[in-house]
Amino acid sequence: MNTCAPDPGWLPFCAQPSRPRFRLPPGAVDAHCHVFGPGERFPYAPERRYTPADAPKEKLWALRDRLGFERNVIVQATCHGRDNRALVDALRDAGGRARGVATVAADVGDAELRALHAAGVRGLRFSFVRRLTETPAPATLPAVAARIRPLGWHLVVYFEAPDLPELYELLAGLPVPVIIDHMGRPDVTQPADGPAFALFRRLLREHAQVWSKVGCPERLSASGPPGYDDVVPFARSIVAEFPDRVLWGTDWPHPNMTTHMPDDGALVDWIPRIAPTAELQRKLLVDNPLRLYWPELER
Ligand code: 0GY
Repeated sequence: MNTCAPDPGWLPFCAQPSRPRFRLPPGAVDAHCHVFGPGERFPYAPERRYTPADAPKEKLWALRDRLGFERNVIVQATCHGRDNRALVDALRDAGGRARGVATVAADVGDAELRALHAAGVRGLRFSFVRRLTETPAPATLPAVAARIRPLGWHLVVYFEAPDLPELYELLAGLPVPVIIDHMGRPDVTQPADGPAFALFRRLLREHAQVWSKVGCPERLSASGPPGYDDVVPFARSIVAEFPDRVLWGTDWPHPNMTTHMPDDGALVDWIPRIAPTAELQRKLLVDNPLRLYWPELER
């Protein structure tokens, strides 16, 4: 059996995205994207819940250049489990233009953390999304946070909105920056200023170490492309209220998209709708990701 064959029905990523009309600010960072395989060289994790199509580093660099980004933050996806070899290989190939977020076991050793740091890793990801992975024991997060704090690392946490009440105190108490993927996956058929999203907003308002990624409209939207209009008020309000704690990424190559595959150029053109001024755009795309991933380059 060819274990690299993607799941039946897997949508291929957009081979030739449009060139965005929106000119990204100099130094812009695509702060959420993935590298998959190639499976022949970097096999997918035996415990994975999906098998993607290969999305190797060379294709990511081509996308970066086509869209006008200068740097990438590559986030370990669940299909590679705790095997960070594809991620590390990409980071080593990037010539300093990529940093990474890895996934490790709760009892990761200091030597492994140091090796990941040398390769360019600056954070660890934990997913509480049950369809994607076995979820971590909550006590793992504070224990790991204490270990990575001296390295200046942060945590990236992925969960869906119905799980926030249960995770709230855990996230609120963490002693390192906590970056939440995709605004905690709100139900965008509800109002952005309604009670469901209020809890997420409160988490950021009351806990200065909590950040949010505000991309991924294609994954959250019920109204769909091209405008993803229903996601705009959610992302726009988070950018407006927390301009110094937001990140944006393409989410290329868009795993598990079942309805459509977005045009990455059109996703970049969506940015000014959620960050309407040059100052907000610079914070979202340059200053904030540099602070987390390239603090040595900060102005
Ligand atoms: C994303 C979202 C998804 C997948 C993963 O690690 C992953 O497998 O994050 C998803 O299916 O929602 O951010 O790429």
